[in-house]
Amino acid sequence: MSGRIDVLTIFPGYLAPLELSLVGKARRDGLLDIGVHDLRDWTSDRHRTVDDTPFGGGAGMVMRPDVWGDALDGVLVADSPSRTLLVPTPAGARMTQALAEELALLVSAGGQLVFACGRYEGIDARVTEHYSGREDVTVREISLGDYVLNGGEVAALVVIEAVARLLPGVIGNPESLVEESHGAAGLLEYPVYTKPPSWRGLDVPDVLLSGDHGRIRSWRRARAVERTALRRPDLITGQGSPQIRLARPVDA
Ligand code: 6GU
Repeated sequence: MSGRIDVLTIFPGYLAPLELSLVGKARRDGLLDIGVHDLRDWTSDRHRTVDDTPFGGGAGMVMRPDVWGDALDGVLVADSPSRTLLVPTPAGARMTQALAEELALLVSAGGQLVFACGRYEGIDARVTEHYSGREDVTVREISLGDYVLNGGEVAALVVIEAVARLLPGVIGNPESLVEESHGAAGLLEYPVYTKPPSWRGLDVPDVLLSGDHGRIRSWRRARAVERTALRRPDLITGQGSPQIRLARPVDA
């Protein structure tokens, strides 16, 4: 029982990459249903207007709540086991692997994710206020990080890819999900190597050619801890990312 993902945008073409690679194959294999919808289909004026000037003044335009309300009401599936409205915005809570896992669980249980991709200065605040007050919908405003994109479309692509690869059957060998960065260990992934064993004067670490799986496991663990301490100390101390906690202590 797999659920569905819908994306509302004024640039449906931005979501074309969802036909490629792993997500495209998951759709063709019937593992995931994705609908991309043009927000302007829910306008009623000749110019298909989706925005207007901000009350209170200021630069830029704001997306109209009436158009968004009609579009969301049209796309939300009443008889789905759950409906999650995802609103990409730099003012949202940071996207994490934990949230990707949560969303993948909802979709694999038949739930619906709806992405509301805003442009310009954003969507009239009453839209999230309205749907937050509805008990049939959960609203999550999410940010990819501390920088500004032109709209939510690229963020929706990112979140959909992070979620889709966690759905049962999408990745051929689910073992590959176990040891990756931001996985169960709460560490960055160790460095990986393949043939040839020597390249431009750089040799693959001897331990990886030793066949001693115990030594290989502890070498990889040590490199993962070392890398995480150097590049992302916040993942170890919890500073700045209260949602991430190590599954095991890092004394290795
Ligand atoms: Cl989710 N949306 C936009 N527009 N900008 C962002 C972002 C999202 N995350 C970081 N910057």
